[in-house]
Amino acid sequence: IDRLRMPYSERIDYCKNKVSAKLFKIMLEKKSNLCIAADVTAVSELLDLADQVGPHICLLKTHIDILEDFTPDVIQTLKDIAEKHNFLLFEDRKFADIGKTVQLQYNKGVYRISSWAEIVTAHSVTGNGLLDAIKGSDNDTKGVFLLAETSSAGSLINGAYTQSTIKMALQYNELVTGIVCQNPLFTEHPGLIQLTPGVQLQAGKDNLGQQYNSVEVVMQEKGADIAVVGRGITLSTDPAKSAENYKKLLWNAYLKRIE
Ligand code: BMP
Repeated sequence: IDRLRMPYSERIDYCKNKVSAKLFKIMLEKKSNLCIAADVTAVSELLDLADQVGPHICLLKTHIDILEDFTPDVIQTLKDIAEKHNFLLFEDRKFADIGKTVQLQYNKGVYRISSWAEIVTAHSVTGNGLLDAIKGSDNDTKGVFLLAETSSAGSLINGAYTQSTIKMALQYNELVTGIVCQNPLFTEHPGLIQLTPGVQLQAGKDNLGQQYNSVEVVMQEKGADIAVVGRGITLSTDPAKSAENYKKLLWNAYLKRIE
């Protein structure tokens, strides 16, 4: 089996996690494998952006704690926009503590992440307890993307750590939606989704270690199933148009891959 040559439609049957199956369906309905990184700091900007790019994305990835004027009612508005445009809410929390603390961070505090984010990210660094904590919450329609590589220069996440993270994902396949990584690490597991950040129209970097590959490279060489695009869209003069453009380029690159 080679995940990279298999259409998304066929991969649904291999999904052990309910959210990954749901996500594949949305991707197929909208012909979109684009996740926006909605990294803005004002609530109004976030809601505007979500509504504008909504038709073109399968996932809206948030860092909810960067909002300067967050109030709990923001969540309902976001949920409404997600429902209107048929995309999933994805909090990039990168949990990395002991299980008990993650349980509190996931369920409590002002953000109550478990009450709205269908998908979250987690590091594998502290071991299985963290995944048990997320799994243990009463809702069984949750998904986790585990970080097995990062897009930033000089990352210490590599080698044996990366391989062990894939093992952990397979061990927790009912909870794990997929892997955040930069390379095709698990081609023989079509039920897992590869999410790849560090994507812009052209390869490059920012001044804080972020590294970008082009759409074609991440989809055709690096094994991405979903590409995460932040500033490539958010800093453009017309985010809706830009998102539509990324969506088309990403989908065409996917179609070429499975040819
Ligand atoms: P941008 O396209 O503006 O560089 O944003 C990338 C987004 O993806 C950020 O929200 C960042 O937190 C996230 N991300 C990343 O860039 N690299 C990783 O390895 C993992 C991430 O979650």
